[in-house]
Amino acid sequence: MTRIEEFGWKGEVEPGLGRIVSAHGDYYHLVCNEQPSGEILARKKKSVFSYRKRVERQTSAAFVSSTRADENADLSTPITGDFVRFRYNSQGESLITEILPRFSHFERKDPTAKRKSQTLAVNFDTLFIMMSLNENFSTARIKRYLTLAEDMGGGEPVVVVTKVDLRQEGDEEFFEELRETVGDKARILEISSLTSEGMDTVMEYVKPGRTLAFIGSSGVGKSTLLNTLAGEEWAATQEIQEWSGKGRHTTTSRELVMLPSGAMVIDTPGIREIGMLGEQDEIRAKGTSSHRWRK
Ligand SMILES: Nc1nc2c(ncn2[C@@H]2O[C@H](COP(=O)(O)OP(=O)(O)O)[C@@H](O)[C@H]2O)c(=O)[nH]1
Ligand SMILES: [Mg+2]
Repeated sequence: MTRIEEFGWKGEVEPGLGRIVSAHGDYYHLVCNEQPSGEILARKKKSVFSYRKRVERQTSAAFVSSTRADENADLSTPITGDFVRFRYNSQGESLITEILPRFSHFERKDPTAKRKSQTLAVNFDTLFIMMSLNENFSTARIKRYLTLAEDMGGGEPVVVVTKVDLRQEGDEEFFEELRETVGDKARILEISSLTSEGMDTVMEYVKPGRTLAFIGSSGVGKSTLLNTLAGEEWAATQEIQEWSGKGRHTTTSRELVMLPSGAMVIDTPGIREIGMLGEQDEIRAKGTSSHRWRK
């Protein structure tokens, strides 16, 4: 199996195919079959993308009110998880020339529709919609995520309740409400990275060549779960980077991480709000007055 296939590519293998594992301004870190290292830094080809942007600008006014989320998505910007075509240059700058069709994509919509929707994750087999069992608990938010997930194309949504080691008396009521909200739209996992509770259910999705995307508010435990899955060695490098002041430990951008098991995780930065109209009114926050988790 070639490297690009190990990273989830299911189509025909040709030269110049890559998958974006991280983005750094105008530059993209790609994994690919091109040797010697099987990874390159590529820039997006300005002319192609700026042309597309121009066309979009000209047409957007006419169709913006009637488009669906995927049509409205920003296809001019490659993001982590994208499969792309690139023009290889062994001596100098390689250029991304095309974003290949996404088999799944999760968009955050702007409720006011003033801006285009924002693409949070692409090309995942499983979408972990994560929420922690503390002050972050909101069935209204989960409902909103699941509505957005209806437009994601492929991929399976899974609701993951994290930090269940913080379970308290009376929490069953919240789980009952959650089960009612979710219905048969998704499976619900209850996990703790601290005690490893429910980790066997997580492992059902951690399979070679498969991509998991983690979404959810900041602080729900996405990076901690990734650290747990990636193993101590990887977590240690992250801490060193934090030490060196680069602050990578607190996820500031999307990153695709290859796990020792051959599965991949796309960790997304925390989402403050995901385009939830009237979220503040709807939220039934759990235990806002008593902050139970202490480090
Ligand atoms: N009690 C408890 N705390 C957790 C668990 N997972 C993560 N945390 C804590 O929650 C905080 C936020 O975690 P982090 O992974 O950075 O969240 P992210 O913003 O979603 O990536 C950290 O202080 C973690 O130690 C868990 O399973 N149980
Ligand atoms: Mg994080």
